[in-house]
Amino acid sequence: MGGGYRRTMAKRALITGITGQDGSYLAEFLLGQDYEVVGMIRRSSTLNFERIAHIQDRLTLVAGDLLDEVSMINLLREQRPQEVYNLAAQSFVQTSWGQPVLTGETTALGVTRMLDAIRIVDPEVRFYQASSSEMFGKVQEVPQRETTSFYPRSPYGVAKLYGHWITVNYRESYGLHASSGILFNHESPRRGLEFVTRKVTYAVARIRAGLERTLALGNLDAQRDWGYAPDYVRAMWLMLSQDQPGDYVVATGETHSVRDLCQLAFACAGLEYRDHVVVDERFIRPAEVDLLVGDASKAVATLGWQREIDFPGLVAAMVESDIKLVEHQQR
Ligand code: NAP
Ligand code: G4F
Repeated sequence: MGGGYRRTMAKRALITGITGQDGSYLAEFLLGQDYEVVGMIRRSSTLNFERIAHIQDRLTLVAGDLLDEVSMINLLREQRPQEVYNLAAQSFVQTSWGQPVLTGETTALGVTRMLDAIRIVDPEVRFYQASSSEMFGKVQEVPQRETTSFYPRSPYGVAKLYGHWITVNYRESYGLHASSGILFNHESPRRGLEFVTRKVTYAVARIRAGLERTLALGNLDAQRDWGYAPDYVRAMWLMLSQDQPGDYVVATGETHSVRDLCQLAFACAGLEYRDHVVVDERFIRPAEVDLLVGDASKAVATLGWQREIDFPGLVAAMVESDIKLVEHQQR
């Protein structure tokens, strides 16, 4: 950890959630654009820097928590970033039913705390809010775009909707350069093991190695618009690079079921998913988001954003990475 007196003219960005999937890719990307990158880290009893270990010596890591506004005010005063990317959240939908208040405190009110800290310390700061396609929930239109009505289906989706609207509200109330990226699911080898893509690809690797026989999943019919995380963090930066703030859907425009995912991932290892996948009620959600598919036309036209990796390429890369990981774990 360390403070940071500003010595150079490089742009400085603060990332909350830097230890997460997106935070680690965004940090890499911004370093590549010659930014000074400051990461906000919450206190824990063990270090959790697995995703940023390879770039840690190029980052400034500072203590703070979305639950504590003073920590963010002090952090902004000391570090004086020009851009803030708010990626921190309780981000797992299933957990949001078991911990709805914590999810609301972090994923919803945490956004207000950060926006207020910016308003107090430096209203010129450009702000990115990590909004989510979960806000569309029980979808009112197919495909979903910026103008589609919201209908969240989980405490997480409700909390994200609050975060989205408070971002819009602070933009309109105080003139902040505050943008909301409505990102559809995006995955990578750094995805948490609890999310369905990584749960499947890691299980494929373990089954291939003879360490497991079955994989228990919930709803195989749910459909998602799955993209590749490094493509999506580029869109976040593009939003803050615009003269005007705004709201943007970021998505591939394709949808696939969990069943399709299983079929593809198991086939990558020469396996048949029907021989291994079982449905377990424990993973069925109280309310489901059945179908997500986004229309990213605005991001493509305004930001010049394009994705680089398609769904089969993404699944193959994740399976390959998990096969290497399991081989390494066995040594
Ligand atoms: P992730 O891997 O779960 O990372 C979440 C990050 O938030 C971690 O660094 C975590 O820190 C941090 N965090 C949690 N509670 C915090 C708190 N109270 N104070 C400070 N930090 C806290 O999530 P992700 O997949 O990278 O997603 C990034 C953001 O985009 C999230 O807001 C997510 O809701 C949103 N989003 C994600 C997707 C997607 O498909 N990935 C799609 C749309 C929106 P620890 O490491 O200490 O736990
Ligand atoms: O991978 P998931 O847990 O992601 P989910 O719920 O779509 O949320 C992710 O994407 C959101 C963007 O739309 C983000 F905002 C959010 O932070 C997170 O990154 O589940 C995907 C689908 C669901 O329909 C779920 O019911 O897969 C289904 N599923 C079926 N069996 C499962 C399982 N999901 C998980 N996690 N585990 C299962 O065993």
